[in-house]
Amino acid sequence: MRNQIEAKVKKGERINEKEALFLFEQNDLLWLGRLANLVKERISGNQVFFNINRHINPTNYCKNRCRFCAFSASFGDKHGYQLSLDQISEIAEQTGDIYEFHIVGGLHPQWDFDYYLQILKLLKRKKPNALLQAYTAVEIDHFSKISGLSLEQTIAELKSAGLNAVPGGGAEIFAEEVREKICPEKISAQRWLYVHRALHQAGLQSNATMLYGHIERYEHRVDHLKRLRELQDETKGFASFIPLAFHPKNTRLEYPYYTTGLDDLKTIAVARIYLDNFPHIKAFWIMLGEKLAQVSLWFGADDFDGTVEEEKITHMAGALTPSGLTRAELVALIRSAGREPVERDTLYQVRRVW
Ligand code: V47
Ligand code: SF4
Repeated sequence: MRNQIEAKVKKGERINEKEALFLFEQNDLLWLGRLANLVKERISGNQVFFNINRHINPTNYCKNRCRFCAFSASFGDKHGYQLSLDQISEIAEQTGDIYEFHIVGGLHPQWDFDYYLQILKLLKRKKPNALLQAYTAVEIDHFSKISGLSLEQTIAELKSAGLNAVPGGGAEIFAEEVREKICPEKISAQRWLYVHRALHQAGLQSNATMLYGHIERYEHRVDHLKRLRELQDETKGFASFIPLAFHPKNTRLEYPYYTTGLDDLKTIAVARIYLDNFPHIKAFWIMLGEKLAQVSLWFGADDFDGTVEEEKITHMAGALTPSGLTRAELVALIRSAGREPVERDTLYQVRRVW
């Protein structure tokens, strides 16, 4: 199997699910990394992309309360919060020149769709040059339900309020037997994929994630990647895949461990090899840590995400990384890992090659 996979990757041929499972079961990380790096360099050479962005999480009140999520809150919880439009306006005023606002939050039990639209319009008005990567498929499905609009109309409203692209959150693990244990209230895998298909058909680019390192097995990861590769074959609308390492602190999942460095690198490498139709694999340094994220640039990753500025979702679940990094720090991290840093915006338009 090993020789067969190696031959396929070298010839640029697609590997199948059995072979992907075999890769996950391998502990010969250097072999795996070499193969993934071959694919990475075929696509992006020595370049590694990063964004100048700022995360905004407008509220953590959420009616879903997924078991792995330490960020969300119910009314009455001490850590619950909701930002007013004035507070969001203040954040925009305090933000320098950036290429992107990344906006994700909870499904607030009382906010209406118009409030979420106001947030986009406000940020567009305050920072016309920043692209808006906002609202996961889970939130967009929620907007459609609370507004009574069809999914297509909901997406059209978001677009006319300034939405430029959609982040990859909410995918978690698609397999029903895992999903019903870790996020029973969340939309199904089919619905998540349906929303992304609709976004792509509406001309919007999106990302895809996979939350790994909890109760799922390798088979579930392969199934997850398979469903993403199939949709991407159909639409070509995904820009990047981001494996999200589960952080256990303050969550209600009984699995109490952080992921291992071995598993983090393996997951990035298998994703790079299997998802041959995804342009980018992102090393989200917030979750991986800066040092492992650097190493991952030789194991298939070609994107470092961005400056972020203020990260809440992972930090409330025990992340040990800083909450943000400066442009200079990102450039130094990428350069000292032996790669060429390339500043990009949300749509992967190159803004500066360092
Ligand atoms: O959907 C929640 C995950 C996601 C935990 O598209 C957790 O560019 C780990 O999707 N441990 C939101 N993960 C973040 C996200 C994202 C991040 C960076 C870039 C992009 C992009 C998207 O965070 C949620 C959920 O899957 N999450 N709790 C946790 N305890
Ligand atoms: Fe809500 Fe998202 Fe957290 Fe689930 S992961 S509880 S949908 S904020």
